[in-house]
Amino acid sequence: MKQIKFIFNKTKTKIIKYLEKVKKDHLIREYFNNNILFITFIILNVLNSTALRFFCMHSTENYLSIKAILADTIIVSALGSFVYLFKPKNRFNYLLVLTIIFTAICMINSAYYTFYTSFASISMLSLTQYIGDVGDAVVENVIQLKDMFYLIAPVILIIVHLRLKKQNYYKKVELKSLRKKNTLKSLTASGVLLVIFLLSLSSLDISRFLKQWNKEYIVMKFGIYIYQANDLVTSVQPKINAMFGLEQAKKNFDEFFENREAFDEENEYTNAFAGKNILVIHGESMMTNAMNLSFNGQEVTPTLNRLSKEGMFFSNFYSQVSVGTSSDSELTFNTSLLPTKSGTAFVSYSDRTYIGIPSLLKEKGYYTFSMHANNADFWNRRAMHNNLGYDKFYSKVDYQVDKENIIGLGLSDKEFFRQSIEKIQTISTEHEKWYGLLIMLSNHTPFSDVEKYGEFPVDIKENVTLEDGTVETKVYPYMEGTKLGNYFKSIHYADSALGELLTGLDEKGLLDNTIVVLYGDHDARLPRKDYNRLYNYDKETDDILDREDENYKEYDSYQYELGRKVPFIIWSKDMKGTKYNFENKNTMGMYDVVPTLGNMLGFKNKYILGHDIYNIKDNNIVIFPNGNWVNNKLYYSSQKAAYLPLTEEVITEEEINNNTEKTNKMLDISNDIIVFDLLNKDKFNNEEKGG
Ligand code: GP9
Ligand code: MN
Repeated sequence: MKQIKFIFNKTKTKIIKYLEKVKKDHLIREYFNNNILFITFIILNVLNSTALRFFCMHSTENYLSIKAILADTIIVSALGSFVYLFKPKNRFNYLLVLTIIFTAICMINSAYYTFYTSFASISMLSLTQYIGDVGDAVVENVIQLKDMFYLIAPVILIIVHLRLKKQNYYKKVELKSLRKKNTLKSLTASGVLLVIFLLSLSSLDISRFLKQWNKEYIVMKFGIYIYQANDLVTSVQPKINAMFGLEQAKKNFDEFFENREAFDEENEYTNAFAGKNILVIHGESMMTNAMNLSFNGQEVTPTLNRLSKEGMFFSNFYSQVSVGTSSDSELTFNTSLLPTKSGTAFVSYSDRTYIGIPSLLKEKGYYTFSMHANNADFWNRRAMHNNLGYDKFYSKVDYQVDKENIIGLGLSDKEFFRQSIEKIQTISTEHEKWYGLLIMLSNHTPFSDVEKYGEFPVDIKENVTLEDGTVETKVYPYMEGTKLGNYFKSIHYADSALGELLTGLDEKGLLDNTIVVLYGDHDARLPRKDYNRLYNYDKETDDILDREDENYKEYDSYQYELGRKVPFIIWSKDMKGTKYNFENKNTMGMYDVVPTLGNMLGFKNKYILGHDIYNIKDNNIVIFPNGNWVNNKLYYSSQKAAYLPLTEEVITEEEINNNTEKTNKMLDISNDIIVFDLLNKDKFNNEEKGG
């Protein structure tokens, strides 16, 4: 302790002495005088990136974001520091080249933002082939005066340089310049700023930076220059991954699909819904365990419950997402492939070949569309929905988004559905058959817009009769104020939006020949302790029951993981009471959708990982991107190398090893298909997809 104090005091004295020296010798003024060009260079380029935020994202929070200004200063000054290693006569040239690069980054992003309301990505360069067609329109409509603003940086730098030259400034400064020392000093200053910047980052900042898809957020917190450098790395990485191991991957792929038992024979559901319109609903964070729960006699999800009772309900259905969450579920739902091991398929591998349900249905004469009232570049959907075969992707720009209609991430589900119904009505008059996807948004973590969800108390109210005969209502807080409680309020809202959607569609006759398919995209990532409270609440203590209590229900990590089930429902308004109206309890995953739905709708894809649940029945296995798997008998955790039995049946070590091996193999095959683009018929001579 004494030693620390000593070191602290010593450093303090040193700093004070240094600052006094700085003051006495006018060091700051001297530094400015000797480095006019370098400082001008920093100011101009930081100004440019700030202007970019100002022109693109109109809020003070965005363009005056301290973090972004700090980050831009770090990048500009760190790269600029090397100027001192150049001979004095070349220094200006070096700073000018850097300024031109920075200016180009700002100009490109500025124009790109006008067109796409998002920032540019190097990986999108492959799309430049389409620019030819729209070239004129781009020049006329996109490049605006504001995009020229950034040119002031190189222009001013040149002017400053010429003036300094005229004043013989360089000759004076040259004498004092110590090349390595100056570089080192400037780099150290950038390093100190970097440490301050890193300390200011939150875990959300870091996770969004790594995922890279929320481009506006990254630019807001990290500035345009770091965003672009990060984008360069994430764009190049998939190319590097695809450089090694292609031959082995192709061999494994061929072997896998040659030897695979497809379980694709016809069954009593074959072509059951062929030719019908299909409306798929992507239920954001909808979880099965919220269904059939009630608070004070009010169901949490009355619409989901009704649909599940009137249609085909798969109650043991799992989403198989990785870090790509929503986008991963869209990938697996449409292609029966699993998320990639690194990066996300939607962002890192959007130029690969996929066989998606929309493209298969297009061959059957369907018009295909997707609708989501968020920015089109979220999860790179603009590129990927096109790649999966959707004819049109309706995004935020196609919706009227008013402030009062915003919940959480964007346009409220009720308003989104209301406007979507109008669009679907137009589509149905223009096209004979259609396949559409509606991606919901309101029920998204952190579920904190509670006042906008509408009244839905998650407490316990009990009427007690007092001695004098009067009745009093006692209220126990129960789930109020917890994240899970807020989730119930939020999903109750989303469920009611769903109800309004169905009513609205029905009023317009749009449900008459339509099959509705609903899936929950992934679990809501809620704290386990909240489930403990849900299942073990003690009214008397307003706490959870004692572990020793006979009513205590264990909710361990296995229960938590199994509890991440999401609903999968196939419903139509006249299904109730028919042979299609039942609950299927077999273990099923998102990757079983393509074969199961395909059999009912009449399309086929050979290169899939899942199975038709009506053929594989109770023999199915669902594998997860982290190597875990589950079937009707047990849930296996690869992290713990342990399992939880789900029935009384005997479990052998052999079947565990076989299934674990199968899981790893399938994850490898799926990853290779995407990374090496193995479904690309131009590169590899694969059989027809129907095979
Ligand atoms: C974004 C929305 C949410 O548009 O779909 O994505 P998520 O955070 O759930 O992956
Ligand atoms: Mn989601």
